[in-house]
Amino acid sequence: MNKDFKEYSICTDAQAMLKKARVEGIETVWDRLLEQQPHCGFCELGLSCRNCIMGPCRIDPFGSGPQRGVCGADADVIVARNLGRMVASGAAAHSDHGRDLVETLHAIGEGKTDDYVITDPEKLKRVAEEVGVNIGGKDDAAIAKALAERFFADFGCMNGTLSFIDRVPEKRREVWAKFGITPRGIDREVVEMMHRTHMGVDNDAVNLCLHSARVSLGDGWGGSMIATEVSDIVFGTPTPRVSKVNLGVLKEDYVNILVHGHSPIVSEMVCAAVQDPDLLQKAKDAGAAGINLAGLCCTGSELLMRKGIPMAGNHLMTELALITGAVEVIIVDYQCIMPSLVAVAACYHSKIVTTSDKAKFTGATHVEFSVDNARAKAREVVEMAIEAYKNRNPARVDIPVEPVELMSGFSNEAVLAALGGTAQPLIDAIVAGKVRGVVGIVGCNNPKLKHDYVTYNMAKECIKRDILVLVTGCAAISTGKQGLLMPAAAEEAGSGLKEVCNALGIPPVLHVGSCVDNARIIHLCGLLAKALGVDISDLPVAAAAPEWYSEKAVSIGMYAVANGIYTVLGLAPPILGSKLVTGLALNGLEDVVGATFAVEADPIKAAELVDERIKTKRKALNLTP
Ligand code: BF8
Ligand code: SF4
Repeated sequence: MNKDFKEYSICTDAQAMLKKARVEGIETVWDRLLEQQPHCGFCELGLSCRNCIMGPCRIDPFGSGPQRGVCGADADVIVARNLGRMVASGAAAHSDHGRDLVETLHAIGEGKTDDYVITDPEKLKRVAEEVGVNIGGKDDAAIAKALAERFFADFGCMNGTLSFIDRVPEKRREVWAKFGITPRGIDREVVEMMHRTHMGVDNDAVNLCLHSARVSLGDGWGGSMIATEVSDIVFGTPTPRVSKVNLGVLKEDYVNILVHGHSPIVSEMVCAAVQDPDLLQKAKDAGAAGINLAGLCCTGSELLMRKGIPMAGNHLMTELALITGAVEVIIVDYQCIMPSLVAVAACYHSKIVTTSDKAKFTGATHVEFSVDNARAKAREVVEMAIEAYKNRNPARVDIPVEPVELMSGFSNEAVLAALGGTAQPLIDAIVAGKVRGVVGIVGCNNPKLKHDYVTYNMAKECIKRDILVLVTGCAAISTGKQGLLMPAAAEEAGSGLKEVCNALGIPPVLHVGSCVDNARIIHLCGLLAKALGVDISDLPVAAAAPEWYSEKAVSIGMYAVANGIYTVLGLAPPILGSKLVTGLALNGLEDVVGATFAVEADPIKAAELVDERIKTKRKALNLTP
């Protein structure tokens, strides 16, 4: 690793902790990336296959070596199969998270838990009515049970389609029907992808790509949307609130507990436990001033959006948070939790606590959470953190920065409320050209790109061009750390966007949630398209995942495009080994679903691509470009 830590991240907290890691001899994700160089070129192009034991096989991209695997599959089929499996894994992750929420809702409905309750009964009724659940004469518990059962049916194909299908504009549904990509059930599409990619099933690259689109739509309008809506019902629908972000949210004289992962089911209980007067007293008896809770990654965003709990950092900050030496416990659920956290924690007094039997980490402490013990288990983990605090070595503590303020909580309900109850003022601002368009900048960090650099600079460039930016996941944290999530950032926006933000008192970059909350963005696009009587692909909107790394991001990107939303990726997915699949992704899909992917790692050029798309769409709607 180079000594100039500014090459790795734009964040001063990251740079300081990378330096400390170097001094203390602790390995991080950047060191391991270097060790892995050069990456396998076949795998980077998507040209390797290990779907059966006649292989593994690889295709020579230069044409002089093998052009077919042992079974006869060519480059196009191998690339399309690999991409399909990435989408299936990403969709499965979001959707299995959604299922956990539905199980919690069902347990509430059946009276099997005292720990979880319905926090937003109005939304429970609204959503139940929307998806056709009869609520007449039923109490909240009965509605919760009926709604959960309705959603359970979405996972197989008991309903034949998704509960939220009516949120999709008619014209978009016609496109899906024409190409046979209407999702029939969430799990069904994932399972079918695993079937199709077995040796000797679907051997047509275009057909495989179309099914990838269908799998991803089952995620966006199914698993992710259910995760979002049920989280709101159980834990509350987010409203705008100010909090703080970066490693400066850790407090030197407090017991510091971090929650990391994705599902609010565990983190919400931890949030309740840290307020327990008994536990606070125990922390004080251990010599601490109190207990400090902060979040990492998406479960952090869930708590930030609903409770204003501060955010310690995004994906590439998770190891670095431990390197402050000030973290007693990281409680994790699942997804995006680097296995290396266990080794980094072992260099300090810190503990990693796993909570789900589907996500165990060798060397971590496992405390299984379930609907009937969650409150008690959360207390147990907080007590563990208090014990760990006694072993903290103050000489190794370094909290390198002061926290930055950020505003969060922009659910669609909150956005519409800020607009006076309907989307019309936003439509008027778009028509008038004050807000020229909207871009969702989402996704991860990836050590292959300078941490937060592409995401932050792209967002900054977009707001300058009067493009309203919606952020989720790790991208939200990237922009928050640089101050873009505060209303004052409107000063950096173009004059039109600045005027709208100042009138509404909102930032030019709106934090709409975690990665499953990308469902909020497509829902909003659906509402706008319906209000204008057009398809989503006609809207002056775009999406970007500048620093993506995960299979979940592939599913999100795929459903954005399948919804007709042009999507710019900072890194190419492993498809370049197939001219056919690459051509489809970059051009061909325009004729199918009305949108394509683009790949651009330069943040200004990426913003220009988004701007060009918005200009084209505005012209087609007879609006000034
Ligand atoms: O679901 S943005 S690194 S934490 S995958 Fe993961 Fe990517 Fe972060 Fe959340 Ni989303
Ligand atoms: Fe090789 Fe075909 Fe087996 Fe893949 S499925 S490993 S290409 S033989």
